[in-house]
Parts: sequence; structure tokens; C-alpha cells
Amino acid sequence: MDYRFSRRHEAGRGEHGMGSDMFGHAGHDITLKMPVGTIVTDAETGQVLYELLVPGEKILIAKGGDGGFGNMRFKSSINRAPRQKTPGWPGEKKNLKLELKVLADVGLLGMPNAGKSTLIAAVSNARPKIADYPFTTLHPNLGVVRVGPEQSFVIADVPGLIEGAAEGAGLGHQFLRHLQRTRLLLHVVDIAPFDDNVDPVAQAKAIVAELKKYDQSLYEKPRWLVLNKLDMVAADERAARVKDFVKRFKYKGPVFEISALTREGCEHLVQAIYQHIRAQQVAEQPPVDVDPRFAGSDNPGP
Ligand SMILES: Nc1nc2c(ncn2[C@@H]2O[C@H](COP(=O)(O)OP(=O)(O)OP(=O)(O)O)[C@@H](O)[C@H]2O)c(=O)[nH]1
Ligand SMILES: [Mg+2]
Repeated sequence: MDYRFSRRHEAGRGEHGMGSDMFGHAGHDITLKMPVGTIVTDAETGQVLYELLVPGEKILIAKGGDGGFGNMRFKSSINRAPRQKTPGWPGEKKNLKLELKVLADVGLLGMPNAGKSTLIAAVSNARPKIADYPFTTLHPNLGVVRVGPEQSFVIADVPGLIEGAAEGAGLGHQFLRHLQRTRLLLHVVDIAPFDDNVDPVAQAKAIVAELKKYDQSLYEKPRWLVLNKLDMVAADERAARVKDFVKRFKYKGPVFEISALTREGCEHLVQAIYQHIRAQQVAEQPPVDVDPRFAGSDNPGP
């Protein structure tokens, strides 16, 4: 948001060289702060220059102008009192495109009002706005879910998606980019819609169709079904309601039955997510190369 309206950022100019043995000062630096997850692209060539992935990372985007040489620089045996000096040097200029794709392990996907923000508030430290009208969430929210003293994962709540989003309905579908770096999507469904005319299965199918339209690789990401608001369904009707949904949705993956409001089923979901993420991380770890010089000795190596 900081860069949406203020688009030109200029560091101080280098000073010219001066007389009285003075060089010109280099220009003052400016530092532009960006959230982790920012992708910096050269706006002219489209080439990705940087991906900011580590908190506190600092990169040099454009080298500023050095100050000019002062008269001392020109001093020699035949020119003992030089009067020359040079102007400061121009700095680099760049035209950049900044794009934010948040970094999260898990992303929430679903219709407005499905209870995505309620879920992230129930399981993480995030405190997003929650309300009983659609499109309450306008920007992604990130929450850290603590599973144990050293174990946690990050979950991203994004705006609601509706049928026709690819054509601009609702808030459109551009915000789905925030789910592209996740390892797992949770498709949150309101199993007990207030309006009897609304079929949750048709809505869930529409979400999947929009996902596919946006990006095939996002569509192919592991996606779990999270049936929410089960507190609104009478206990003796739940099993049948869930079974009917899964059957008509033609879904075969993991199903979680929760109430984000009462937190029923949320702990089980959190544990399953953590196990899934851990398993993926372990599978991705490169095999440890043992330096042959240290193989077979007790020396742990360099
Ligand atoms: N009874 C019941 N109500 C819930 C549950 N989860 C969410 N709600 C209610 O549903 C409404 C919408 O919840 P939100 O969490 O704002 O929904 P959202 O999916 O984030 O909606 P958008 O941000 O508009 O996309 C709120 O009034 C919540 O209190 C639940 O498990 N049970
Ligand atoms: Mg929300």
C-alpha cells in the first residue's frame, strides 16, 4: 500500500566537488521497506530481479551518485594549487514493478461468509475482522499457528471468491496469487447456509472452477475440504449431511468437520496440517553429502 500512490523514490544527489580541498559528499541513501514475499521485477524487461524471502534482508537496488572530486585530486608537481573539480556523478535509475505474494504454508479458500476469518482467528494469533456480510476480508491476513514450543506454521486468510471472479465478479480473483506459494489449500465450506435456496455443493464446485481458471498449478495443489458451521446442524443430521455433500461434490480427499465458532474439530485439523507440512519438508530436504575426507571418522566435517 505504501507504494501504490507514491511511485517515485529518489535518493539524495551527490554533491559537486569543491575548492578548499573538499570533495563532494555522496548522495544520501534511502531505504524502501517491503514485506517479506515481495517480488521485484524490472518493469522494462519483465525480468525478476529479487525475491525478498528473509526478514531483514537488504538489497542494493540502484547505486547512488558518488560525490565529485575536489581540487586536491588534481594536485601534482606541476599543478600545486589546482582549481579544477568535477561534478557529482549521476546515480542509477530503475523502473521497477513490486508485487507481493505472501509467504504462508497454508491458504484458505472459499465463498464469502464461509468462515475463513473465523477459522484463522480460532487457530492462530491473527485477529481479522469477522462479520456476517460478504467480503468482510479485503486484504490477506497472515496468522501463526503454534503447534508446540518450536513448531508452528503460517496460515493465510484471503478474500472470498465467487462464481464469475475471473470476469471481475466480487473482488475478482487476483488475490489468489497469495495462495500460490502455499503447500496446502483448505477449501472452507459453509455446510449450513442461512438461505435454504443456496446449495453448498454448487457453490463449492464454482470455487473449484474459478481456481482452475485462475491457475492450473494452483488447482493442482493439495486441497482439503473443511466443512464449517457444523454447530448449526443438529447432531443427528450431521453424518448424513456430510456424506451427501462429499458424494455430490464427487470428492475423494481428506474431509474435516469443524465449527470455527465453537472450535470443535479445529485442533484435529491443525494437527493434520502440521503433519502434512512436516512430511513435505522432510521429503524436500536434499540428501546430506558427506565429504569423503570426513567419511567414517568422528570429525563432523567443516
Ligand atoms: N454458527 C457459526 N457461525 C460461523 C462459523 N464460522 C463463522 N461463522 C459466522 O459466519 C460469518 C462470516 O464469518 P467470516 O469469518 O467473516 O467469514 P469469511 O469467510 O472470512 O468471509 P469474507 O471475509 O467475507 O470472505 C460471521 O458472522 C461468523 O460469526 C461457525 O462455525 N458457526
Ligand atoms: Mg474474512
